[in-house]
Amino acid sequence: MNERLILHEHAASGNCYKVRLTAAQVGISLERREYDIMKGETRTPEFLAGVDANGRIPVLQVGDRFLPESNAACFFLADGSALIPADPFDRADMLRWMFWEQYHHEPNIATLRFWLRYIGIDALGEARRLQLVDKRVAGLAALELMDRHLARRNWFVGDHMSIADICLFAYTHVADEADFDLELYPAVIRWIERIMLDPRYVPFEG
Ligand SMILES: N[C@@H](CCC(=O)N[C@@H](CS)C(=O)NCC(=O)O)C(=O)O
Repeated sequence: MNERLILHEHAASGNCYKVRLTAAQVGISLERREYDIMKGETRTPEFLAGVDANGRIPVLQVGDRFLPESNAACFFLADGSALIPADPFDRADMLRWMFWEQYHHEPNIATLRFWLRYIGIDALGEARRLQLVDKRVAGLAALELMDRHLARRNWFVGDHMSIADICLFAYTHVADEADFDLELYPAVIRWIERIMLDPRYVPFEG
C-alpha cells in the first residue's frame, strides 16, 4: 500500500483493536494517533470537522481520506488477502456476521464493558441503568448463538480465519470484563484460543 495509513484510535477500545489485529494479520503497519475518549477528544470541533463528523474512533486515515467504522477499516485493510473469502456466498456470509456483530453483539457486550469497567456502576445515569438488564439478556443471546455456530466449525465462515472472526473476537475475548462468564461457552473458548495461537496474533491493549 503506497498511501500513508494512520489509525485514529483509543488503545483500550475493542473496535480499534479489530483494525490493529487485521493490519497485523496482513502485515501492514499503521501509524497510531491516540485520543482520550473519556476526555471527549473525539468531540472537539477539529476532530468533527477534520476526522469524523460522527465523533468516534476508530478512523482509518488513508492518505488524505478518512474511513470511520471499525469493520469498514478491517475490510479495507484485508481486501485481496485470505482474510476475505474468494467465494461470493462466503464473502457475503462474512459480511452478515460483521453486520450482526454491530447490531447484536457490540452494542450489548462492548457497551456493558464500557459502562461497568470505565464509567462504573455507581456513576451510571438513570437512563443507562434502565438498559442494563436488556443489554445483559441480548449479550447472553449473542454469546449463545456464537457458541452454537462454533460447536460445528472452527471459524465463522469457511475453513480459515476471516475478518468476521477478528471483528467478533475483539469484544468477545474480554466479555468477562462485562461480567459475562465465558466458561459457559466452550466452543467460543476454543475459538478464542485458536485465534490467540495464530503466529500473527497481537494482543489487545485494553
Ligand atoms: N460502530 C463504530 C462504533 C465506534 C464507537 O462507538 N467508538 C467509541 C469507542 S469504542 C467512541 O469513539 N466513543 C467516544 C465517543 O462516543 O465520544 C465502529 O465499529 O467503529
